[in-house]
Amino acid sequence: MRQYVGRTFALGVGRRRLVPYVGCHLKEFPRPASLLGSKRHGAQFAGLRTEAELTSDMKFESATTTMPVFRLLGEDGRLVPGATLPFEQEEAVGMYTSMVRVAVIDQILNSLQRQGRISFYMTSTGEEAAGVGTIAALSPDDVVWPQYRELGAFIHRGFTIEQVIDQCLGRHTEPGKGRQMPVHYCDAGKSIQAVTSPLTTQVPQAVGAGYAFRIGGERRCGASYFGDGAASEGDFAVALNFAATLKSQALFFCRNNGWAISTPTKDQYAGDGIAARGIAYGMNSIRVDGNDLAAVYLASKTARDMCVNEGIPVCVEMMTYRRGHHSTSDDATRYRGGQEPKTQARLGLEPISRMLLCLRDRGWWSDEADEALREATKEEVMSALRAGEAKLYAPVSDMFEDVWKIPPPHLQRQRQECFEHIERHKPKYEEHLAKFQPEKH
Ligand SMILES: Cc1ncc(C[n+]2csc(CCOP(=O)(O)OP(=O)(O)O)c2C)c(N)n1
Repeated sequence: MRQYVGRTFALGVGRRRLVPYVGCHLKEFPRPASLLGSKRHGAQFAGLRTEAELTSDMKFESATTTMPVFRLLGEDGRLVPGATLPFEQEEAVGMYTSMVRVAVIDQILNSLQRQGRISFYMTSTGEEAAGVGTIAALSPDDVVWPQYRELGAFIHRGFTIEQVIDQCLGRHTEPGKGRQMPVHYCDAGKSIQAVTSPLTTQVPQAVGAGYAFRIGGERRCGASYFGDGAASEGDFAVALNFAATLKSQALFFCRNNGWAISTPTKDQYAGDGIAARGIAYGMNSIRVDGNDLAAVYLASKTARDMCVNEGIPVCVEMMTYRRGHHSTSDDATRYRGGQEPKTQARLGLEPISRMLLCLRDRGWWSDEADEALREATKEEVMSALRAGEAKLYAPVSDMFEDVWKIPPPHLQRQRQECFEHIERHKPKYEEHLAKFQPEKH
């Protein structure tokens, strides 16, 4: 038992010392939380990971510093003093190509939604480097849990334009068989899990996989992507703590793009962004210029090495900007006007032009090559679109399958009612049903 005596705290481990302690009253101090310190200038508590300084200076701590932003390429596309480029020409051009392909796909699919040919779309405009630079730094068997703005990660891992189009058109050829909203891609064959709408569910799942990889002795990791808004979910706090305490081989890739639909980050959090939270939970964390492909790539590669070599989680926060609307269901001009996105589109600030300046400066890329890449991608999208629109939808009955091995009674009832309804109004459905694959039975 220890005692607080008036304003003085008596510490009696080994030699006697008196430490003045403001505001203490005479009371018992429970043993498990008692001071165990034996060193002269510090104390160890059961709840402390390292020895802490004892102080009589009562001070409430708050963050006074802002974590720095790691950057390699300046807005002129040149390396900042002391930096070296972390990749060679071939890799640089490969990543740049993926970013441009994403931009072209985004532009066409966004307008397709406006024409009513797809029901919904979300662009990655402004965040292309975050998706491409991270995935390029991973090994192909690292498993990825995306949010929904990671087309760059899918494309750079080899997801084809045909797969993009078929998913957005909801045709039978895509793994979700048209039952998900557009942009909810999935490619288990390339170790990318399905995009899911409920925010942040993907983050604890990646942590679980990363934990399994570590205890199974596998040199790979579980990487999750999420936005600054998703980081406000309880699942995020749970995931960070599990990852840090259990030592999961998990990578946390945060795209901090300033907005969660209409909520700006100033209303999202009062602390120093997301990377600081990684530190608070006890993991290595870095904040990166998310518009700088080279910085994103190098930070992600280093984080990945740490993760699999040391068996620990790492948090990477990429500071970027969502230049488009949240989705085709949103009108961002209503809450942030039109000037802010224009400013953020500045040459050399946004990621594609910054990388183009870098490539041009080194003589690794030309305007002609750029034009040809954009044209070829456009043609590929249009031809996949023509082919995709000619494909059938999955059979109607598929809507009731693949979740339950034995469908529960309410689902069986709904299935029966659906087919009875179709049968009753057959003439009205005939034309429409011709676009669906026939029923299997
Ligand atoms: C659990 C949950 N809550 C709310 C939503 C609605 N919602 C969809 S996207 C979104 C904003 C997410 O913002 P952020 O994570 O920053 O990603 P960004 O869209 O900026 O890429 C919200 C609130 C949801 N899908 N799931």
